[in-house]
Amino acid sequence: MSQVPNTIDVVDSHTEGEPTRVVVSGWPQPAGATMAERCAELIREQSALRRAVVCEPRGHDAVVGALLTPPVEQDSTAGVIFFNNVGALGMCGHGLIGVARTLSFLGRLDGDTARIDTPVGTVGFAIEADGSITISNVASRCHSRDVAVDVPGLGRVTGDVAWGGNWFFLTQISSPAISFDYRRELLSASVAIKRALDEARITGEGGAEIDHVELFGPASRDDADSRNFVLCPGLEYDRSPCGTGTSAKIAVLAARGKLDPGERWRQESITGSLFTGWYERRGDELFPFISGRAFVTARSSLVFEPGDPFLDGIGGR
Ligand code: PYC
Repeated sequence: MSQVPNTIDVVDSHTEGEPTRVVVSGWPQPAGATMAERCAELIREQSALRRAVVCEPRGHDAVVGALLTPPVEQDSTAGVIFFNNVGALGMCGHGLIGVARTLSFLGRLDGDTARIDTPVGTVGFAIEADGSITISNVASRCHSRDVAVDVPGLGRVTGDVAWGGNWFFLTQISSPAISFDYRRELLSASVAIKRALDEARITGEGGAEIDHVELFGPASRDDADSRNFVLCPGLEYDRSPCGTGTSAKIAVLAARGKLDPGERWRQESITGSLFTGWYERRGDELFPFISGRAFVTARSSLVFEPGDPFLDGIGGR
């Protein structure tokens, strides 16, 4: 070993319950002219570092890491690569809100808005007067509707496949109830759906893996339209309503004629937190906006002592 330096400085936050760990210094920049190339390099060459930062014993499986890079587009402030216990995410909505809150907390923002480059396109954020943060996401779309898959233990499940910066299978279920009390059962059900999708070779465009499963049920809050449970690729669930998942939901609602441009969709999470989403059309494309809050929880140096057998984390891949 080891690719892992002695210390890495991070700022931790949560966005509507879901953790983000922004790397502030100590991580050697991955090479590449585009964000997709840098992301591929991070996956290929820096997986020990990735696991060291997000996995136990310094993190846990639900943490999403964010590595800031120089921008690749002229009008952008920075680039970001989001990563987790098993790899990288194309985009991450809660993570971008966490990055915005962290940059503001560190006094690193020139104004209240910024454009940020990701491996799947340039996104943006605005810090609102009340402290909430609105992100503008990459173009999102419903890929296929009413896709049926046979799931052991659940029977035939029908849902939609959509892109919101990551690939999602979105379905309504009545049992287990979408309730925090049933989070373990919901995790098992969504993992079973994910496995059945893989076995049936149901994919996104061009054979892309569907690596998020989003289950919907009735809202428990008066100010929400629906409540969700989102399975993430590292087999953890999103504590927030999931920014890319809410974008995918908006794309499906729009495709079904159930949400007009500008109309609000209020998505409650399994923990009871809320994102408000809407979209605008530019030509044939649909661009979602997601609004939520993030709070800084820690500013620290992760320490990697020589001889520590868990320098590059426990678990993950
Ligand atoms: O907010 O887009 C999101 C997200 C993806 C995985 C975890 N959170």
